[in-house]
Amino acid sequence: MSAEETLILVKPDGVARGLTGEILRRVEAKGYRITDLRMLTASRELLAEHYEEHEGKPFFEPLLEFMSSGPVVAVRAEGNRVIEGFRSLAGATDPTAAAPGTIRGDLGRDWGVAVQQNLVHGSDSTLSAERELGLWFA
Ligand code: IDP
Ligand code: MG
Repeated sequence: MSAEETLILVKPDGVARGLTGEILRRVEAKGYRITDLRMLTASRELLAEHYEEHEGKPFFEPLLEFMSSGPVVAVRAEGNRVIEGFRSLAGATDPTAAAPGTIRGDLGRDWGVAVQQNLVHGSDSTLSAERELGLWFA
């Protein structure tokens, strides 16, 4: 049986702040395996598909703008329960509330802008992981 896989994104704020290495270090230190990786500036089309569940929400446009504002690092990671495990490493969506010890809690903050810049994305289910890996590693 092959191990579970997830999509991790180091968002444009993480790349711009030079935190890619620190974030991937935490993923590897936890014991997950990085099996593919690419850096790209995502198109609006890709991001609209990636975030389709959020279409119509007030932060949708700012989110697409932010996510296409610079390069991101897309990572394919694997390991048993990696989806749940990476979400736990990442911490809560709101970086102010995210627990210390998590990526967002240790490295993120509120910048007073329309969308939370919270450093990372991680798939939230096996279904989204499969769908998102297909989008980013087509
Ligand atoms: P997640 O990244 O923790 O899974 P989602 O609810 O899927 O959070 O939201 C996607 C992204 O949209 C978040 O990571 C964050 O950047 C942004 N976001 C979500 N909710 C809000 C909000 O209420 N205000 C501002 N930005 C938000
Ligand atoms: Mg999400």
